[in-house]
Amino acid sequence: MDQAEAKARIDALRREIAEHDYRYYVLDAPSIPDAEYDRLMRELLALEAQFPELVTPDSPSQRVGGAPSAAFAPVRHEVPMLSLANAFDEGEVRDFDRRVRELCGEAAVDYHCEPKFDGLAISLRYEGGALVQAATRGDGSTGEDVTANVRTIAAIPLRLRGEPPPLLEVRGEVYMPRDGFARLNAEQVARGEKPFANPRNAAAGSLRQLDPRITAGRPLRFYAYGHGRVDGDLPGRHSERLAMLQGYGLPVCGLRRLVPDIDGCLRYYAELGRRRPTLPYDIDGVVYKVDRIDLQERLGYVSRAPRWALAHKFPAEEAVTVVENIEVQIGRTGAVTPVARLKPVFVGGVTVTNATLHNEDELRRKDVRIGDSVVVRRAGDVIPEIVGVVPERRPAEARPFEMPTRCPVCGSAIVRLEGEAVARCSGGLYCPAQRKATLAHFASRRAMDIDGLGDKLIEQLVDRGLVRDVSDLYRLDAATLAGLERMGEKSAAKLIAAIEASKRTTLARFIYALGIRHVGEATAAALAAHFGDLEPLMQADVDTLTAVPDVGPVVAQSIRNFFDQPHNREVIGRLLAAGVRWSPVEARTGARPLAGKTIVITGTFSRPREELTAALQRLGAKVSGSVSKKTSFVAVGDNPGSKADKAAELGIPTLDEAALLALLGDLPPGGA
Ligand code: JCF
Repeated sequence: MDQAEAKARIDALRREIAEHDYRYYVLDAPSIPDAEYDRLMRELLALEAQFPELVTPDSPSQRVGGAPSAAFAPVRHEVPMLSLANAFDEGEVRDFDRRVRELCGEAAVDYHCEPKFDGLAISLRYEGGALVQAATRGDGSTGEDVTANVRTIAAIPLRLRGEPPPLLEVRGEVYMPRDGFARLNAEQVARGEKPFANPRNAAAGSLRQLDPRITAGRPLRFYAYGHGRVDGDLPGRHSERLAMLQGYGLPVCGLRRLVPDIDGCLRYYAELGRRRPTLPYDIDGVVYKVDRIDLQERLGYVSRAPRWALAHKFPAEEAVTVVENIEVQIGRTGAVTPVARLKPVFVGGVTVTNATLHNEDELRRKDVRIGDSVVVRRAGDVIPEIVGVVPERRPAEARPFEMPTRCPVCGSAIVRLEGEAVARCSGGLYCPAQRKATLAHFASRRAMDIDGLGDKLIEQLVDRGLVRDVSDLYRLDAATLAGLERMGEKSAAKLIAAIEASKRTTLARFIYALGIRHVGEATAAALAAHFGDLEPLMQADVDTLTAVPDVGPVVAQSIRNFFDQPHNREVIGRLLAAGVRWSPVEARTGARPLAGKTIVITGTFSRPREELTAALQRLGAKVSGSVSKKTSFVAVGDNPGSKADKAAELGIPTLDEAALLALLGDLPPGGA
């Protein structure tokens, strides 16, 4: 390719890339996949590397350029960057409107409404359509030159579209969308660096990097909301000016709207307040502006704020208060959550007295101590959380919190298994905090299979004090049940029969029903097959447990912790005393003709998959979910999946249903 051809191709690529940027950032309607965009960019980079003399500063390849600087030079704003007067309630908004109409001598004025972005204000200077300078707001008169950093923000065009005026200063907000913020913070934590408190701080910190390569990696975006100096004609309305900026390729918020009076503004405020939690970026209010520029000029300014604009703020989502105590809460599944008791504070529109600290690691990372002043955040309807400590305000007597070793509700040991973030109460069968969840699991179809004992009923039984742990189920009588809501005599009798029937179960179901953390159906079946009875399982030490197929050290520890709790053992004793029992299982000493074999099941059989799995495990087989070289054979039913293909590919023998059943011999009814 000669230079002329290269130049033509480079120009075409730049035009195409700029067009896709425009479609993506301004129209919010991308027309090509990211991968195709990346391909265009790579082609451009390759050509520019081959013909460096064709590189120009407004090429999309030149967003990151220049070496890190030592400081940001001051920039004087020819037209000052204004601030906005604030209103916090409807009364203040109506006062604003009354003043506006009085001074304008109008009965009603059109207002332009838009979200108020929680980012930072910047001014972009375009000369001859090219971005030549970007500056922060600073004190409104003098800001800092952040051109090199701003050039890395892909939403900001390096060259404007159409026929812009020879000089155009664009004003707007740089912000970080919530998803990008979450990603950035996850990366910060993974690198062992401090996460940012909120997207605003993250955006500000990113724009103040001395090395633009760091800014380039930050997910910053931009919305234009006005202009500074413009050499050229402008339309007579604010809304039209924003449309004009959009035409030049600048992103303008799609949520802006023109309303005919202040009631329209208030409706817009209410609507945006509802949408606030689900917007992809943080906003801290809405901005109303008198739309007609001639009226704006008549209204003028007071100090640094225009009389023609108003920021109507949402209730703050963050506030500072004091941690009076730290306690733990035990969740339905035993999860231990540290919770800060706070000096009451008004935040996010409500008075908050508690905030979650999520888990122990989070608490340590934030180093929250009793007596600390903390930033509390309540966004939308989410649970209030502690963002961080205000270190300057830590009193000398601030006390670090010690995680308790005993459950405050039931006294059982609190354990944190290796590799888990959450500590848990190990008194699952007994702990009142876990009652309802434990009962629901115990009664579920694949556990004790108590038909008719649903969540609503469990709710009533526990709330009325009729059932405290699972063994109490076996002491219920029909008369008691018939007295409950939505229970007749007939359904009460049916439930009693179902409870009675559940007493005859299998060891695997019983183990599963105990709700031991990490002991699902398959592990329960493996434990039943291995130990043959409950007593040896309850006695087994961690090493013995680890010898069971599919039981690793974490699961073994979890089982051990569970049976170590005297309360759990008491409940099990009561269950057995009530008559819960199972048919003897082939114990380890029994015939295990399939010991050492690994079997995979695929497709549908005339008997349930879990029944076949349990039967195979009883005979000593390991049942695996995926086919590999180690698979001994694959049982193939109707409509088999890719596992059958894989078996054929690896030359692994297969069994059809008849062959499988022959191998298993007679299955007892009810399976597992
Ligand atoms: O979104 C904003 N943070 C925002 C700030 C929007 C506006 O329309 C603004 C602003 C600051 C000053 N308008 C002015 C005049």
